[in-house]
Amino acid sequence: MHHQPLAPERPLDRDEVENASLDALRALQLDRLRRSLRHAWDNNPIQQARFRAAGAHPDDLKDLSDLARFPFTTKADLREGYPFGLFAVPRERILRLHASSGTTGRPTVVGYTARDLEIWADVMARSIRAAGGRPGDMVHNSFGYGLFTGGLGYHSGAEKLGCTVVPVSGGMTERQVTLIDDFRPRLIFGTPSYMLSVIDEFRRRGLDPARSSLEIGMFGAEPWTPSMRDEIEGAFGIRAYDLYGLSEIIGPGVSVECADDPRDGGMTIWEDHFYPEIIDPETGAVLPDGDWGELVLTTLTKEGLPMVRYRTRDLTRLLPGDSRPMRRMARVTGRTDDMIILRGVNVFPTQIEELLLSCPGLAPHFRIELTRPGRMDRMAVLAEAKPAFASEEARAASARDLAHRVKSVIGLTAEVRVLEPGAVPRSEGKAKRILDLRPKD
Ligand code: DLL
Repeated sequence: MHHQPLAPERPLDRDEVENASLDALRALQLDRLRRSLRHAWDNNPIQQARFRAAGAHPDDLKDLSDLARFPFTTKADLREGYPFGLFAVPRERILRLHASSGTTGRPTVVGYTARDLEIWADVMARSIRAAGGRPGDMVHNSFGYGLFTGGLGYHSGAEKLGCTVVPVSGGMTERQVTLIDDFRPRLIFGTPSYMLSVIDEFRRRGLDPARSSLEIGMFGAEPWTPSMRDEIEGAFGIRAYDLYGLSEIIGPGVSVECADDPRDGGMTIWEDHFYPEIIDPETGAVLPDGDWGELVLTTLTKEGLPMVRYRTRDLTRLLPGDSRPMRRMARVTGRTDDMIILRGVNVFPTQIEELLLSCPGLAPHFRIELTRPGRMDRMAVLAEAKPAFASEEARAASARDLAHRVKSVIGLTAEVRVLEPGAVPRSEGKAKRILDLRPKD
């Protein structure tokens, strides 16, 4: 079969669209967006009713910016339609379900047709290759397998690329270390917070993680900072890449840091499948590229669960493409629902993480506890001493150090408690950073 290439030249380690011109990409997006909106309208009565209520019709879409006429979709819409209300194909055509538990109430259920699974594996294969993975590489996959999209999402992509996949899933950290030592993988996948547990376990056994076979790590599923990346890269002697995604859109594989882009330049969004907008989270107004706000995503090719303007609640901004035509998104600083507001000051756990990692006596594990002893909210940071700084005096000094940094950088008074090495609960998947003990009002 012969088809027209989007661009004449194509290095072997890229998909055609990664070398397309910006014009070709925009034309492809417009065409796909029209079809996708039409698909939702034709095949899902709830979607059609919502479009009608907003006075929007798929035929109105003349330009990509016309997408702004369509209504947002929120997690509440998915919950209302629980479990399959927003699906746009007969249930029999769905080959796989995943679900994200969320913190409260019903889980969000997502479904994939055969073609959706194919596209998911394609964008994940592309992501792994963009971070430097190659066919024949051995990969150690510590993301949880099951209803969570992390494990199977990475798994399918790595297989599609032609890697040898070790499907370890999360937990049983001792065995993870044994397998890394015995099988000698080149790549590792997992949450950044779980990588810290794996690193600790290496050291507990007297092994130097930096001498492992690992060269590349691809991490995500939770916010993490450049300092955390430096910490993990330093310990493992690897290059660590940030990868973003969410169940409602596809799972992991929406965007990824590419090895041939400048460091800290953000994650390339696979815009041939996912169309990004940034909005003001308060007003819903679309903001220009470069402004910080809430990421909104529209799927361009999904059949089972086409998503129109899904509000991710993730805060980021859009940056121009670099080595590829697709735009990039900045590292996610946090979720709108993880923002702590204390005495009028907004704080994200990532800000605490950044400051904590700059304290020489502190290990990279932490938790934030919110209480309301009287009428005012209080924030306590539970940190953990590095083994060499575990004496009572050293811990008190580290506590003062962090409290001082939080005060001078964020402007907040926080109680800091520095616990003994190993005392902060470890995560096997997404870290739970905030423990909210305030009375529910
Ligand atoms: O966490 C998908 C995923 C798995 C992404 C593995 C990357 C790696 P959900 O469980 O639906 O899906 O959670 C999605 O996690 O809205 C963000 O708030 C957060 N998140 C995911 N990746 C990142 C990242 C998966 N790289 C939610 N940086 C999203 C910051 C992230 N936050």
